Amino acid sequence: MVLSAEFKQSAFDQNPKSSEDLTQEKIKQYHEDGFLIVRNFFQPEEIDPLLRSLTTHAKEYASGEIRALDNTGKPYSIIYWTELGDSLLGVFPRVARMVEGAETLLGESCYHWHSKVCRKLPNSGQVEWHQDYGSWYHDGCLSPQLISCAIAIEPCTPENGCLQILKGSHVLGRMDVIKMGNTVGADPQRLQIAMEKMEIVNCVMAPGDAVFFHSNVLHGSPPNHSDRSRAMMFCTYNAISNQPFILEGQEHHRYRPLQKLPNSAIIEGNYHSAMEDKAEVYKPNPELDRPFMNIPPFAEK
Ligand SMILES: O=C(O)CCC(=O)C(=O)O
Repeated sequence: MVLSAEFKQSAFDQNPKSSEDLTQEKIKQYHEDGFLIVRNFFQPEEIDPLLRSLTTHAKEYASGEIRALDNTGKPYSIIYWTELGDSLLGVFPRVARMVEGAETLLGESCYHWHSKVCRKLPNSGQVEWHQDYGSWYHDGCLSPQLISCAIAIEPCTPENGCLQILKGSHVLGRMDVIKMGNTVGADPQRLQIAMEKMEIVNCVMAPGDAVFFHSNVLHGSPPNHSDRSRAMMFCTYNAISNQPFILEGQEHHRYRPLQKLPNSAIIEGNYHSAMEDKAEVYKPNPELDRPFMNIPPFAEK
């Protein structure tokens, strides 16, 4: 069954948002469903500079972007960063409401794991159904104590490939990961059975809406069949207690203290540019980084 989350009740009801808006009821909902949608988590004035940067810094995005291919060979684009500087991309993951939201839902202190902007241009590919912990397990995290917050930069609808979540699937535990295209997906047999038992929720989101989701929740997104692009920013946090036990090739995932910034940081323009001059862009280093399932790191441009 596909359910649209468009008209569901806001998760944080107050404006401006703060982690104090995460009531016990909402925390319980997150633990039951494996995700929590927060309407208007960011204001238009905070999202606009990010949206504009996709055009003003088009070259920098394009040169930092990895092009993943789905199992039909259609691409979608991801730019990653793990180090947080004072640019807009470095400030977003440090804003207090993000970090405190993640810590409240995780139930413990966290640090920044990575962030990314995932873009699906018109007629681009799908993101296979997967659990994020499927790969973070191989990075050496002992437990799935990681959480992501995905923020809509552009409107996200089923037509342009919005995020989809299998409600409650985080309780299934870690599934095997199968290679698909030049990316990976969850074990198709188990996935199919899970889909017969659980609801697929379309995370229909307006710019500024956000969704926090558990690292074991099954999620993906359909192809973008529309003529409108779909951009989202994903910020992921790992519990400090869950630093990777693998050291080699995991330098970029090591614990670094996370300096929280006031909720007003973006509105007040406390960043110096949209993005650092490549300083924040992380590309897998085949010499250094442990290849996951021997998949060439996000190959072909
Ligand atoms: O961009 C999307 O729709 C989902 C991206 C995602 O889940 C991922 O990159 O792990």
